Amino acid sequence: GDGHINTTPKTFVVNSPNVVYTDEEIRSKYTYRTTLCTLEGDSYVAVPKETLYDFKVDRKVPKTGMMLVGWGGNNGTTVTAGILANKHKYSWATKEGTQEANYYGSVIMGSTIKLGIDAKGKDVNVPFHNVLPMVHPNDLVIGGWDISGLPLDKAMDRAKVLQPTMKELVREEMSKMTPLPSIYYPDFIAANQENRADNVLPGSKASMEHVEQIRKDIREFKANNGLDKVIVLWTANTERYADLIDGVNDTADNLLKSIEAGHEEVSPSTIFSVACILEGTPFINGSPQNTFVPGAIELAERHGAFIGGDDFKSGQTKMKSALTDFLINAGIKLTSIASYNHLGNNDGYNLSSQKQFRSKEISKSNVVDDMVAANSVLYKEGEHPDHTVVIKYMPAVGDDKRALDEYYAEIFCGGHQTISLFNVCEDSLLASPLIIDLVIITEMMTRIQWKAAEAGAAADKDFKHFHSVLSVLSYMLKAPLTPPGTPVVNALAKQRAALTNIFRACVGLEPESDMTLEHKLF
Ligand code: NAI
Ligand code: DG6
Repeated sequence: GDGHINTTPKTFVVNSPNVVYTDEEIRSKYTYRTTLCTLEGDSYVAVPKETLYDFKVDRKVPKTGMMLVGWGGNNGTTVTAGILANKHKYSWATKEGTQEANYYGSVIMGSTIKLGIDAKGKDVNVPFHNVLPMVHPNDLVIGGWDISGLPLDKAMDRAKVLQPTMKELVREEMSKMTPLPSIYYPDFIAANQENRADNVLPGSKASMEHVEQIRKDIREFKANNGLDKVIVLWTANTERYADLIDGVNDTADNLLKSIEAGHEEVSPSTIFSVACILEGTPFINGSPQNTFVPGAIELAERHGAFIGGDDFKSGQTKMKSALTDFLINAGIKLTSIASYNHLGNNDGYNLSSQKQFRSKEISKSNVVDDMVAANSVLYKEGEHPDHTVVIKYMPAVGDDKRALDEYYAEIFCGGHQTISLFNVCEDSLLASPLIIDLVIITEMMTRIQWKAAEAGAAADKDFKHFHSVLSVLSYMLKAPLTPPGTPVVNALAKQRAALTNIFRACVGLEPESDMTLEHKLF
């Protein structure tokens, strides 16, 4: 470093009558303030509403395992190498100089939140990671499955993402990591993936044996590594959509029956989700396909198991959910978005097949709906900006995806604004920190319980976990899954605010209002 030591404190305790710390728990009382709007005649009546909640957070940070489906892919190998490099505090030579391992791109590990202000009114910020007692990514034990049996050192070479000097540091450790055999139903991913499928479980359609094998793999991984908890995340190839068929995947019972019967519309990712739900292991889907058919969601609710998805929001879509929010909230009428991508990694190869591209097209397209719908000044009922998404496979550029976007908008009195973006970066270096965030936040959510507050003896009763569908993960996901019947929020700033404010509530802190009234009195 440059010799400068940053001595700013990075941790805190809350001193409030509403917050109690014990060795085991943090307990808080939190007043949730909303506004209830009712239509009277042709106008709304807005009534401030308060609900008092009790939160409790289990302070014991568990020994946690992260099992990746698609471990031998670009994301799987990159996130593994990155965690090992951080854990061992490796640094390596690059043409720009020495590079130290870091967690840039992770909201949890790389960003701060405003805790409050000091006596002089100056902002006090703390690392996001320290808001609650979260798992540190360096402590994650990593494992997983892949239909390709290549050990991770060779798989990392195949991915062509990391610097050779970095790879040499992690090579030996990675060579001891080999993916478990996985479920391969060829019809769900592109035919061009067949050559790498050399590590597959017997059987090419849904079966309870597959569900049981995945459950056994999780249990063994947990036992062999002395883990308290495992989180499973799908970062395998994008599958085609499964057809939604009444009687097949519409309810939990029908889905289980269809698996028993070997129905051809049950995808490998749905089998993984069912295995995890039955095992009580949280399962996150980082790809765009409809893994969580209605029957899978119902099954998760029935078992109180956590699920989250869909599709990592890494580059183009993250920009889109920030830029669209900015334009529309600035009162500028966005009229079209044209998004082109070309990339040359295996993800791009798989997506060169129409059915798999279609899954991605859907997840990349519905990402501005809430922002448009919220602005009835600019948009009439049902009106929507034109939006097109193109992805092309271009082997030469490898993992260094190019994303070109044109935003076209109507400004004051008939003028037009055209914004062109050209975004180049290693796709897997954007996705890897999202995998870390998704796993750490999901694990944290398993240790939070809450309920509407009651006085006296009833106060301890009926704490509940969050709903099975973890919509709080939406900042990292293109097509956020939400509890059935609840709204989807795509606007990036709102997604971050939901995450930070829920975590703040757990330690009895108000949402950050950004009013800074202390600086505004005349
Ligand atoms: P990749 O193609 O390099 O890796 C996927 C891995 O999954 C491969 O090693 C493949 O052998 C394996 N696989 C396929 N089917 C499997 C199954 N049934 N069970 C176990 N393993 C299986 O792709 P990459 O770049 O790592 O991306 C992974 C997924 O994440 C893709 O679906 C991609 O669309 C999605 N994604 C990636 C983003 C990024 O920025 N890299 C962002 C958003 C989503
Ligand atoms: C090309 O679009 C391939 C995709 O897998 C993307 O790289 C990935 O979905 C990331 O998407 P975005 O829109 O968040 O950059």
